[in-house]
Amino acid sequence: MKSLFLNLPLLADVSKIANDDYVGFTFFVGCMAMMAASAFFFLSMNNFDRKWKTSILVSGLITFIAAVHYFYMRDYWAVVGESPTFFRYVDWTLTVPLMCVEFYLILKVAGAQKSLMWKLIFASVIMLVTGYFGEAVYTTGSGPALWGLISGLAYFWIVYEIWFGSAKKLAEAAGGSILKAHKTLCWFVLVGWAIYPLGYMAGTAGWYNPGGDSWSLSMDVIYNIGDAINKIGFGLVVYGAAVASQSSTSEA
Ligand SMILES: *C/C=C(C)/C=C/C=C(C)/C=C/C1=C(C)CCCC1(C)C
Repeated sequence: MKSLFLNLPLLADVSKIANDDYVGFTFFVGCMAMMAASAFFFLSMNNFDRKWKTSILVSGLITFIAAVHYFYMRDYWAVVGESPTFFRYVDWTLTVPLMCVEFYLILKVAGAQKSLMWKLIFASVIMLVTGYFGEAVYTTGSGPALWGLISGLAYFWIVYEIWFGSAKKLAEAAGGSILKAHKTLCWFVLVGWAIYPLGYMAGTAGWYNPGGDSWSLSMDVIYNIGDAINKIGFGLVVYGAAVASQSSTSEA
């Protein structure tokens, strides 16, 4: 494996992004989008009372952590010309648990316990570590299928918990803008997060990439689209809930 901490030359190589380099292009746009979203969340934080401030802060942290990783991934792609799998999974391992924290923070007003948060975080770490095994460690034979399956089970565990488990009951008890935000975030996890296993399948040799390397490129494009939808969109849902909740209390 090539050193992950290469002294990456910046502009020289980035300026070489070709017109048909969709991976390089989406990494570049990803940097800008994540950075802009972070600025938006951080700067709007102080418009909200304490209950919502932390949620907006976490939205900003998610896109900010992603922005930093996107700069590294963009450069790694430009210089090495391979999928930056390591950075990708470090990014996810930091940001996906933070998304689980968002579920907890939103439901805290309805009395959510920390145990709910830890359960979701635990499941998400299993999902990502086993996914990494299938994508980067056990990449031959039945490895990708086996580890992908375990990862998928952990994913469905998360889906179950938020759609049907205690999280759902808490959201119903809270009602109003909390219930609405929870429902939207549930859809993000069910539909938005489902983009990632598609990327994984596209990146696994012999599955959706019969053409070999020429097809495996699309894995990163799929992941990048998924990240933009899920990290920025997810944060905006939380932001919208904060706005709705605050305007309904100030009217009352
Ligand atoms: C911001 C990053 C997010 C929301 C990343 C989410 C990643 C997943 C939901 C990944 C799921 C996977 C499976 C369900 C099976 C195959 C392996 C993974 C890790 C791609």
